[in-house]
Amino acid sequence: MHPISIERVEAHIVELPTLRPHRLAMHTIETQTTVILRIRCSDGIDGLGEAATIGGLSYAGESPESIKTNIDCYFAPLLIGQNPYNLNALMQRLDSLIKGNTFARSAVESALLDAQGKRLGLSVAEVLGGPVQSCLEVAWVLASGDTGRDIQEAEQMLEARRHRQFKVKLGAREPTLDIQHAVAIKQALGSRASVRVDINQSWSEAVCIRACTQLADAGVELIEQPLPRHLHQALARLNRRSPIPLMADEAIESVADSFMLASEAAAPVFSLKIAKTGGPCAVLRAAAIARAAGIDLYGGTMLESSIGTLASAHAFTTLPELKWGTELFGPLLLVEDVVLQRPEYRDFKLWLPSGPGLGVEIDEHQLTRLRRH
Ligand code: MUC
Ligand code: MG
Repeated sequence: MHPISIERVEAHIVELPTLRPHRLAMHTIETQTTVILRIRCSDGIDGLGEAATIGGLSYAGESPESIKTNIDCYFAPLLIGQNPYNLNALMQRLDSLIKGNTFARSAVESALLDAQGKRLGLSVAEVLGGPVQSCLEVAWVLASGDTGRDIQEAEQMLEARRHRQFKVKLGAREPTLDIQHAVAIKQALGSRASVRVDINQSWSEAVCIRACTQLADAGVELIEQPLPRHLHQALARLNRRSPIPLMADEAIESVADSFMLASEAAAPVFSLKIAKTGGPCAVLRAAAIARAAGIDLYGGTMLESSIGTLASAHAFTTLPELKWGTELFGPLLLVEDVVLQRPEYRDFKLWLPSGPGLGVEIDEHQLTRLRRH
């Protein structure tokens, strides 16, 4: 028996309302459903992790319910009784017996890193080798669905020095209306802000041929996942003719996918998400592949609350460069949270807390109140 062992693994589904309806091509979020994971060790240390999905199963192959079930039934029995010190051995044990399920895996890897950091008195970024940035630029996502309201929201963010990079969600309407919407936002904000768009796989290559040029002419800087995720060759073709870069998001569902996309030269920018690749260590493996292939990086989100956002942030601060910044704005969109102190956002950036591990503690009252019973 090891001197320290994992004693309990608790996965809680929580419901967190959003500031306003967040309209994406495939779903409108009014309440974000996320899984909060707590791994309890025999030395009294708890590790926290999180896995959120967008619109149940509408974004990828895992739902909050499947994440909880698979953690309870498959991950937990492989973790309980094991030594939490050796993260590599533990993750290898899971990988040998569990395929896929990167969202659930990400929550587990985050919680093990948090526990390790708390045990050693180091931040998760330090456990990962050390941060090279103390803060991260954070974009705001304009997704009210209304052009006037999106412009007003962006103006407020600029005024408050909260955000100067904006991602506009497209794909729910006719492409012509979508393009008018994004162009109007860019025209209103001008050179005061960087505007990018996310199509969430809703356009065809034929639509994109004209749309990329129209968006580029208006000053939009980046187009995220315009095509269905599996169309790598079409994405590569489109990239060759688009005046502005295309970014792969849903196309990357694992570290292996990032290798495949890089080898196919399918996109010059990758959106990194801990959930898509299987945790903070795994996302850095995807980042290393991208960097070796000369691909620019962006720090993406699955709209996690503070725990998952900080797990991503700690990993991202260890990267020498995130050329396109991040969109770690989940805790700002969600009205409620389950931690005692939420992360600090100021001067267009997210500032990492200084405490050990992720730097956050659970608010037990909030967890009980917001948990799905
Ligand atoms: C996505 O596709 O990038 C991230 C921000 C947001 O509003 O939606 C997500 C998912
Ligand atoms: Mg996206």
